[in-house]
Amino acid sequence: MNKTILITGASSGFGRATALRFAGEGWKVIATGRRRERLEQLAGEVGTGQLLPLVLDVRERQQVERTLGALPEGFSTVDVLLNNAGLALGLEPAQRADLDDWEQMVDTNIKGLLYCTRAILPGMVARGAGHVVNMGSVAGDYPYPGGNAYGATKAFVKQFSLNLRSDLAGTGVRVTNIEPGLAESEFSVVRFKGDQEKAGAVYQGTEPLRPEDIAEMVFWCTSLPAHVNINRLEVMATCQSFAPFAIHRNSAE
Ligand code: NDP
Ligand code: 8X3
Repeated sequence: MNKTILITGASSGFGRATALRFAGEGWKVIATGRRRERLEQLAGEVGTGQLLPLVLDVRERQQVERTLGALPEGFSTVDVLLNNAGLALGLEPAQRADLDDWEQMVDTNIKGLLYCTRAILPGMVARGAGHVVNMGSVAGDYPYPGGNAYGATKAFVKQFSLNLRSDLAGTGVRVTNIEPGLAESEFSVVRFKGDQEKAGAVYQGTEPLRPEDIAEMVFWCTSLPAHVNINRLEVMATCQSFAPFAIHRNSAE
């Protein structure tokens, strides 16, 4: 085994679990994120010969181009790109949402994903093999109150993934959009800006998806034979399902 996966957002949650899952299978891992110490800790766990920690803010276009365009020897052939870095900020209705939060979600979840994909894709196409796995969300499929811009960024990721499939027809490069629902990671702590109590309440009394569950799905999709492409994989915790459409009724009647 001498394959390499590049993971954005490997310092926590799904990305970290996926790094450990692939490393456990003997893959080389390029683990990126903003928090250097987290990445170095991960490298310590896996071994620096096998895991390359790279500090990278996906919002910085030039930094992405420079860093991913000059990957060191031994890590320069990326077989799988996991576009996982992302976040939700806030749960306010659109009329009260913070525009800076919306911008950060667009810059990270959409533009960051575009920068990384564009940097890695030409090499995959030239080699006639590779797999881009994007981390979407059920929030890109179904609306919920306060999901406004976050859900819209994930709807972008879904459609971009499908459009990539069209562009990449005949190249041998695969594309998958994984769309998880309720999953416990640092996601809610970030969404509620460090409010642990609010974040904990999201998972209270539930058995959410775990980062390891998502890592398993990434591994499964990318381990299937080269002629098999999972387009979209929507997955929820068993405890999560659907509510009826909301109907607002005038209280006076
Ligand atoms: P975490 O908060 O645990 O992990 C998010 C990761 O993204 C971190 O490693 C963080 O690293 C990285 N990240 C955030 N912003 C940037 C940036 N500008 N540049 C580089 N890296 C960045 O959450 P999850 O593991 O749950 O989330 C991973 C992905 O899964 C996200 O795209 C999220 O939207 C999606 N998702 C999550 C669900 C959930 O319920 N948990 C469900 C569906 C989808 P650092 O801070 O070090 O930069
Ligand atoms: C994360 C899942 O439902 O909190 O994408 O938006 S949800």
